[in-house]
Amino acid sequence: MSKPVRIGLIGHGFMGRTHSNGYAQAPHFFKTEHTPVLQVVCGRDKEKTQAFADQWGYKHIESDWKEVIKRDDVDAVDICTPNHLHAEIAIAAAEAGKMILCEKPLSMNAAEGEKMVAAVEKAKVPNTVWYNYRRVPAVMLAKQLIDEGRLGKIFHYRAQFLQDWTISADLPQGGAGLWRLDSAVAGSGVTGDLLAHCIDTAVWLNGSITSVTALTETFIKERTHTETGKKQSVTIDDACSFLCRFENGSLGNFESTRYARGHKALYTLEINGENASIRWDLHDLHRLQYFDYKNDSIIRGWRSIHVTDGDQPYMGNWWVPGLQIGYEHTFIHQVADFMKSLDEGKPCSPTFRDSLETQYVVDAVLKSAKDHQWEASK
Ligand code: SOE
Repeated sequence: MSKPVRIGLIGHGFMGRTHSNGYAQAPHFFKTEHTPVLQVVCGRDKEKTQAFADQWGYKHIESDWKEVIKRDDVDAVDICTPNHLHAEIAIAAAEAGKMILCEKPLSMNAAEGEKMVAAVEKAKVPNTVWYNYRRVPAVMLAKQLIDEGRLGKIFHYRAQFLQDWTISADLPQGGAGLWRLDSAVAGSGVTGDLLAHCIDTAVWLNGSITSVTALTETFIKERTHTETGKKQSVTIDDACSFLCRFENGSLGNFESTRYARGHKALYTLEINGENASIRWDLHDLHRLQYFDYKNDSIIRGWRSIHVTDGDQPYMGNWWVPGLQIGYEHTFIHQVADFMKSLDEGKPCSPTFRDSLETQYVVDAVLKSAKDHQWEASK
């Protein structure tokens, strides 16, 4: 019997679209008892919100998020707003007994994140954070290979997330499209926006990060603010590199920037173990590169696994072997996994508590860059 989960989506920008597509598609491909229903979408501009509701099939609209939380016909609140609103909305939603799906990063900083974790745990409401790259089938396969012990002892973890969309000094900061450049709204720059993805995947694949040393830079020091029309200081990090130690003894090397001319969203990761190594690249997301030292020396080499077979993660629910899927499917998988977790009465990772660990690392990275010293991140 189908158990409807009526979604109240708050915010309908880029992430509102990816999540809505996830809710719309998941039931067609993944059979779960719990099923999402596109109930209400909330946005400040009524006309745009209505147009979004019409396009995606939401039944109702609201223009104040507090009204969404009050509604009896909403079971789960999906927070797709800019980062500075995550905590207030999540805490109010938890107090109202709603399930919560929160866009990444969990919060502006770890102190806020702690309050959010306390609220959902006190209210005992199901919760998850949309770190979607965990749910790329090739990345899930990497997790499987590591958990099976195929890599042996891990020595190195390295990750990069490179973009180039803020190089122009004429680009303003703030406002609907550019809030990621305004630290009052975003919390931080590439560290909270992009490295948070890398940290989430790393902690999940390779365990906790215990200490970090970091370097950040803001290349363009002033930009016109869209809301004030005035030149204002830019206080986000445009680029960040950090080294770290993991609890399992391995070393980490992370880099992110929005100034890597030619790279739009190049998320790569590589893990080197005593027996094997793996490598993954978002621009070729359906492939996992794998090197196994146990192979005979004459045929030993990097192999490129085309992750499209039915016995590989998630792929049994998609097309036929050899036919690949893409970015939007990571969100479909997150919806399916969340619904399955409700069927089973289990948490859907990353939960708020899992994602708080990412916030601790983000905070330690930013502090280290400021203080020029190693910082503990646990
Ligand atoms: C920034 O440009 C951004 O959209 C991030 O906010 C997303 O989390 C990332 O997946 C792609 O890049």
